[in-house]
Amino acid sequence: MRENIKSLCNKISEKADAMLVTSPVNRRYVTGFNSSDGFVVIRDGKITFITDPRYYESACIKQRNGCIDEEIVIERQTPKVMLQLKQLLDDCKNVLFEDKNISYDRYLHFCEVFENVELVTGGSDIFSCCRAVKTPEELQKIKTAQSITDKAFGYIVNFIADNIGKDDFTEKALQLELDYYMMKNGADGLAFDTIVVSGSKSSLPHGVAEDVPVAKGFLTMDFGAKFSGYCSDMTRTVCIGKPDNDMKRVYDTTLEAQLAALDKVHGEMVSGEADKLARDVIDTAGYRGAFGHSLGHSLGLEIHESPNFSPNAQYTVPNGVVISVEPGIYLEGKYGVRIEDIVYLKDDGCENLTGSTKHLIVI
Ligand SMILES: [Mn+2]
Repeated sequence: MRENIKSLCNKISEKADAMLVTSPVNRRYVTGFNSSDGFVVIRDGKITFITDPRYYESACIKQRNGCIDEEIVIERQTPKVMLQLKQLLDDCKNVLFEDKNISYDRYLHFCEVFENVELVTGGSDIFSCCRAVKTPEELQKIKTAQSITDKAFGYIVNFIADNIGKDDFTEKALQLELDYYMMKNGADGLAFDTIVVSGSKSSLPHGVAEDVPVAKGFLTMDFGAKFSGYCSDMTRTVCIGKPDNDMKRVYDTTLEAQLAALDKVHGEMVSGEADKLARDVIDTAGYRGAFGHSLGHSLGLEIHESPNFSPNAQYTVPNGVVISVEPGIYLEGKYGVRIEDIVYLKDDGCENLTGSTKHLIVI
């Protein structure tokens, strides 16, 4: 069994007799298999994966091919799945569940089914702590995802130059071109809905691409490929037409803030201190209040995982986390800039996984 899964099993054993895993993402984390429905039961270091007839055969094939650990027991889900679960869990005293991932309705249902078992909270946090620290295999997948994303940026800059000014060259067309390119070049999905905002809309950190021509001024693209289920994430702002001095100052300050953070962030750092590295640069330059979001979020199987680099947060962010460093300056009604890389945190600093240039590209 993989080391990270072994340690997950140990943490579960310390807290309860077993854990019932119900979310697609955590099922995938344990089994390596992607499915929309099913259950994983973890008990005494033994993993049972219950999957329905739509997935059962392909799960068995994946196990024979070595993609699913041979120690995992795969069971075919029956219409009486609650009985299957009862057989696995009924003699337990207490069972952890995904308290932060299930609906209230489902919780009530579990209470009814497992009337003799105490359902214990904290299961979701055990998973997010384990998932935060990436294994070498996971890191490699994120690197591959990011390399597809970087390649897409190189491509799209030329594509913009070739198409700018055409009536049908809209934000939406640009978004689709980025998405199509990533999918054609090895992505197995998109990490999230690609953001393309141009002109005055670039002041909207999470604005949506529309059927409007790509405007002059700042153009922000925030996008990421998925590879083998793992996300990447990058933001670059380019300029359509020459930037004026105010625009240059906003861009340079954002970049300076990002470089200040990249230079100093490391594993075991207090979250709020990392955020402050970038925020101080932006505030000192006179843009206090214009950086409205946190410095970064970690990512993996999901695009937003915990921990984060958040203002004033007192917790520490461990070694082995992959996290974004993405300061931005957003001037309402005018324009905005965001520059985002993802990094792998280590004892003595961080490894930047992003390869794209950050010099302001003027098209
Ligand atoms: Mn991000």
